[in-house]
Amino acid sequence: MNATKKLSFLLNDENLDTDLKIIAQKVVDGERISFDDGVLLYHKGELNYLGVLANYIREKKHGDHTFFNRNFHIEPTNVCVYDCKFCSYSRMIKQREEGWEMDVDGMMDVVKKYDGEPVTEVHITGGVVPKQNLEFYADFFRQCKAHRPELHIKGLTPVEYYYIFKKAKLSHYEGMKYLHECGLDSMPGGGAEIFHPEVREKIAYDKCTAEQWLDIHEQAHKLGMRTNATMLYGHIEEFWHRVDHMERLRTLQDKTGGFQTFIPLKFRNKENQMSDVPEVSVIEDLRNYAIARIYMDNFDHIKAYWAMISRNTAQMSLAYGVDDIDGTLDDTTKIYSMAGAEEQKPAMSTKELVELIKNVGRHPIERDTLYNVVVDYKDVVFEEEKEKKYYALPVVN
Ligand code: V47
Ligand code: SF4
Repeated sequence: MNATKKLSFLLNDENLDTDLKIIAQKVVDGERISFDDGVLLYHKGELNYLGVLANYIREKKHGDHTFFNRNFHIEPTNVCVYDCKFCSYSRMIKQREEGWEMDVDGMMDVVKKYDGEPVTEVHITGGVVPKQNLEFYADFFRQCKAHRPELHIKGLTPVEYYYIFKKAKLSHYEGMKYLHECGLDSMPGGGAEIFHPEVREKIAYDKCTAEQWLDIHEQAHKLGMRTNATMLYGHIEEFWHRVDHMERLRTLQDKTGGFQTFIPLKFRNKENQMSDVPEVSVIEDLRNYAIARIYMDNFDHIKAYWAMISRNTAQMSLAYGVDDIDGTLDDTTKIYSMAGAEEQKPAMSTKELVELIKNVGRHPIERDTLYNVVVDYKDVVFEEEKEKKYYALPVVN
């Protein structure tokens, strides 16, 4: 049964709760759901119902297309001046000996490791330290662009930028403009956590506020840069905090249109100050992806970050509103393995990503950061003998 038939079947179900039927009708009519509808979905929406709605929207927007990219991460430091309670990754300044702090040459060595490899994006994320200031990143962005102009730099978050710009006495707009001119192309979605102060003050009390996070994205959008947004869910927040979070993003997106992708991030509880908080179930992960797809009507893409939720859940998420599963990664990120994710050495070859998507009946598309199609893998078979780990030569039948 196709997505439209499933939805009309649902609408004709006499046993379906009236409130849920009204929301389903809004989805059919392409009407935006309200804050209260969002909260209601979290409380009353069963997985099957949410999947039908989310998949209908996903297929209306993208059909079976499922996106991934070829990327690697640079984590310039895991030392951090902040003290987020959920973070398994950072070593505070006083525990510096357990951490690493790269210099610009060290970061360039990572970039140069990929010379000749068909990666399209470097994703930079990590802790916040005084030495890695405005001029440090300006220098790295310039050198990276001089070395490999076509490599897209998706770098840092408002957490780093707020700290760096304040020290440099620049407004958010001036700081973003300067770094954009130095080579920064776009911004990943990290640091958003949960915006509402009731939760934020408990889990991330000392870093940038929701308003500062949103303003830095707004300034980036004004400069024509595209950015992503995340939500760290499944810890001490209540359902309405998640809806409040998505509402703030949806409002800014109405204003700027600069967001590309919304990425719900599942809280993992290993070796952090919130290890006593249990992780939510896979059912809750899928419900959350689906509600995100239904609520975030002005976001083109919903991403499941496979390195965090495992390959199996990433596959399942494609039936619950998700159309993007991030990239090859090449074992260059430690944020999730340190927090207890199943993937202890996250790396997938292009072939593995393509097979993972095809195995659940979807159509794999390699994209660049801005969702331009790099390779359409629908009818591509891999020439096994020519395949190297990160360079799979596609051969069209
Ligand atoms: O902001 C930290 C999260 C984020 C934990 O934009 C944790 O394409 C779960 O934002 N359990 C950084 N999550 C990663 C990020 C990201 C990842 C992939 C793609 C993109 C993109 C962005 O990681 C942090 C924080 O929310 N995080 N610790 C933890 N214990
Ligand atoms: Fe620092 Fe980011 Fe960890 Fe918070 S989540 S402590 S800002 S590295």
